[in-house]
Parts: sequence; C-alpha cells; structure tokens
Amino acid sequence: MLFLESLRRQCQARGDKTAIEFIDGPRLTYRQLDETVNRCASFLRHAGIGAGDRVAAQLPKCPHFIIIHLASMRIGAIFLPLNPAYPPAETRYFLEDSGAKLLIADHAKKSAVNEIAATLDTLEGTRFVVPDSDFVAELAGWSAEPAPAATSDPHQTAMMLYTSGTTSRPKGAKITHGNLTANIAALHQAWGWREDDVLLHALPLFHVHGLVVALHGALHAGATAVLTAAFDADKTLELLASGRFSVFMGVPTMHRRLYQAAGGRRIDLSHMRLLTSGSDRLPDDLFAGYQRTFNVTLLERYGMTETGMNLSNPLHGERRVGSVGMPLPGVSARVVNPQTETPLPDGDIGELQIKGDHVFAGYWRQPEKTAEAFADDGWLRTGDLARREPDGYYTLKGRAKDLIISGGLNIYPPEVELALMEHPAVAACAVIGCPDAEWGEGVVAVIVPRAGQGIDAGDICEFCRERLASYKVPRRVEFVDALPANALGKVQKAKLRAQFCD
Ligand code: MLC
Repeated sequence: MLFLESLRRQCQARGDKTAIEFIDGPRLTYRQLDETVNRCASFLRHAGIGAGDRVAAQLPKCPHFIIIHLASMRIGAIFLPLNPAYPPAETRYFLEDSGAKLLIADHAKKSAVNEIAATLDTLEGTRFVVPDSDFVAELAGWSAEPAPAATSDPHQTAMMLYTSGTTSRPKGAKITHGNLTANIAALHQAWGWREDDVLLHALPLFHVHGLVVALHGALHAGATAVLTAAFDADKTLELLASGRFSVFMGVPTMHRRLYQAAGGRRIDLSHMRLLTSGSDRLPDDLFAGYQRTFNVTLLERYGMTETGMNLSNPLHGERRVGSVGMPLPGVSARVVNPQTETPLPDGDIGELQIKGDHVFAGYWRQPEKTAEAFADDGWLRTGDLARREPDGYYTLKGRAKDLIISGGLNIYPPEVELALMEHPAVAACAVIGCPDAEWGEGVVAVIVPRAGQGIDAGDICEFCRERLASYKVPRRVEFVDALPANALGKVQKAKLRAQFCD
C-alpha cells in the first residue's frame, strides 16, 4: 500500500487523535488533517494544478506547509519544497528549472516574490500565491470532498528535492510514491514506530530528514508529531526532559547544541524510546558525551536526498560509535573499487553503492546526470567512501566527491565558486571545507585577486550573500597569489586544506 493510502487510512482510523501540533501554535487531529488536505486539494485543482504539475512551496515551518505538501501529492502533482533562505536569484533558478506551475510563498517574502515574478520571463505559466498567515482558515471555503485517488502508480513522482552537483547547477531528484513507501516501510520496521509515539520535530521541513524520515514516519504510524517552528537548544532540551516525547531526530550540530545547553548537568532522557542522528557524521566525542549527559545512546543512521535512508544502527543491539550501522530492510549495499566498480572484500575502503525500491527515479530532465549517478548494473553511486566490517556494520571513510557538509546541509563548492567568479576582482578561486567544532565543516574561500583590483573579505561575503543562501556564504576568505594545480591544471584542494584548515 502506498504511503499516501496508508496515511488516509490512519486519518480514518485515528479521528480525534492529534496528528500534528505546533508548539505555541495550532493543532490538527487526524480527521482535521485529512479534511484540510482535501480542501487544499480542491484549492489546487481550482488553481489549475493537475497530475505531474510542480507545486513549489517556499514557506517557514507552519501547518500549511504540511497541508500543501500532502494535498499536492494527493492530486498527483509534484511537491517541490524550497528553503526560505534562498535569495531571489536561487529561487528563480528552481522555478525555471522545474517549470513550476505554482509557487506558494510566505508573506514575508512578498517583495522577493514580486522581484522574481517580474523577471521570470521564461515561465509565463507560473502563478504566485502569497497566503495570509492563516492559510488553513482560508481553505475553509473549499470543498472537503475527498479527491479521487490520483495515484496508485508507485513510479509516479511525488516530490522533487534539489541537490547540487559537483559540476553543475542543482538538480531535481525525483522521489516517487514508491520511494516514499519503501522508506517508510523500512523505518517503521527498523525503528519500531508505534501509534503511541510522540515525536518532537525540530528539523526543517524542506529536506528528506525532516519531511520524510521524521514527519512521514510519525504520520504513517498514526503517532503524534509536535513541531517547533525553529530549533532552539534550551527550549528543545526543556521539552525533551518534560517526559512527553518518545522520539527525537537531529543533525550533529543540533545534538552538539543540546549537549552544550545541558551545561555539565546530567539530564536523564532515558524515558525516550529513540533519539537519532544523521545528515552528517556524528563525532565520537559527542556520541560519548551524550551518553554521559543524557543517559541515552544516539542511534546514527545514513541517508541521502536521492534515497532517503539506507543504513542504520539497530534499535536493539549494539549502536556502534563511528558506524552508520547496517542496511535497512529492503536496502542492498556494497563497497566497490571506485575505478573498476567491482565489489571489495570486507575491511577494504571503497565507494558505497546502494540499490532498492527507495532509490530515486533520476534527475529532473537530466538524463546524462541520471546515467552518471548509476553504475552499469543499476547500483546508485553515493559518492561516499565506506568500509564494511565482517560483522556487517558500515563505517563512512570520507567522500569521493567535492562536498562540504555544514550543520547537516550539503554545500557544493562549485556552486560557491561560480558565485565568486562573478565578482570582477576575483581572477581564480577554490572553495574548501575546514573542520569546525559547531558546524562539522565551515566554508573557506581561497581567492586569487585580479591584478590591480582592490578586494576585501567583507565585500566578497556581501557579494555572495546576494547570490547564495546565507549558510553557503564563506565563513573565512584567504587570498593567495596562485592556486596549487596538478599537471592537468586541476586545483589541488588537498593542498589548500593542508594549508588553511588547522
Ligand atoms: C544556519 N546557518 C548556517 C547553517 N544553518 N550556516 C552554516 N551551516 C548551517 N547548516 C547560518 C545562517 O545562514 C545564519 O547566518 C545563521 O547561521 C543563523 O541562522 P539560523 O537559521 O538562526 O540558524 P540555526 O537555527 O542556528 O540553524 C542551525 C541548524 C540548521 C543546525 C538548526 O542549520 C538546521 O536545521 N540544520 C539541519 C539541516 C537538515 O535538516 N539537513 C538534512 C538534509 S537531508 P547569517 O549570516 O545570516 O546570520 C540529508 C539526508 C539525510 O542530508 O541523511 O538526512
């Protein structure tokens, strides 16, 4: 049964049980959720949205984000969540590339939306909707008649999540209804989701982690998701300690902040059934510090936008420090020689490759990039290096691709480099990630200035801020006379890391 169908059944079976609740905000029962999603589906259909159309949402974490997400999928449209931190230049790219028929944006972004609308000449069909803050109330006028089931095809795309590339602009990863269903089934089994679970949801909703792993996980189980509009470590710790919650999911930067918020106090969280960490490597000291401080063992797992979740430490059994565990049910994993793509024996380090019904359907209108993502025999190339231990646990050993992970967010150096190269005083540049205690890695730009041009770091950062979401803006800028290059002219980033990362 597809995820959407099982969700509909949960809505029917759970009635008055709370499905989603915002801290200091609205609460919707399963019945209200179902009804509001139906109303939103009517609204979308009236706006001319049909199967296969892209519905973009650039919204803060709010009830109507969830409603629009579920309603789009319910009518067979493709949901496209966008980070509200994107400046107009980035948002415009996503709308153009996806050919979105509708952008639903936050009121606070009204002027940015107008700016985009004025310059989006390739997309005459795009409509822009900026709802009032109470969009759920606005929907009351629309019919709650259930939409006819628009999807029974697991291969139909349900949503599109943009990921950047090492050599190109961001690409839309097509996530099908079958992918969502496979992910949820695997996590339900592996993590023992229960209807009496109460999830404290503090992640953003525009990534696979917050949207699929956390939110879908809770709704699929008929459990309750309690959401915070933003992550505040002190507040989150207070909530976790309250005894109300059984599940919490975070990225290492969030866990680090929770650990620091404890300020050396011992706060027992052992009443919680499951605390997971993902989206970036969990440092060993944090794993141990968390155990001492909170009397719980974090469960580390490994996933990516193109697949959702792949590997996980066990719910019962050893949660191994430094390891991302074993393949989830329905997931096949192998470690191969990156050159020959032949499987390696246990203990050897190679590229991690993945297969399963959860693996995405390819990149939106990019058949070449899709072909590059897969080995000839259909395995997905993750670009991550790993080692499999003889007892089946996998350990990540670095990245085969040029990627920075900061606070659980992927930043592709070429995207930042492209922005920097637009600056008239930049002759050449390279962007690297340096270890950072808070963020995991921090963006560092190494720049060769154009002769005779004045240039300073503050100006460079300001320039990037206009073109890139602020988390991608370099935290440090270094100036050099020349970049180290190999015989083929390729910049040797390892040398730059050795020089500029302490
Ligand atoms: C925010 N900032 C960051 C940042 N997040 N800088 C670098 N890296 C980040 N991740 C910057 C902002 O740009 C801003 O800069 C300043 O910090 C304050 O912004 P904020 O919004 O108040 O930040 P904060 O709330 O503190 O956010 C930190 C965070 C957030 C850790 C809570 O980054 C976060 O929610 N991360 C989780 C991301 C996530 O869900 N990843 C999953 C991807 S899916 P300025 O200069 O404007 O002040 C995936 C697959 C998988 O990877 O396996 O899960």
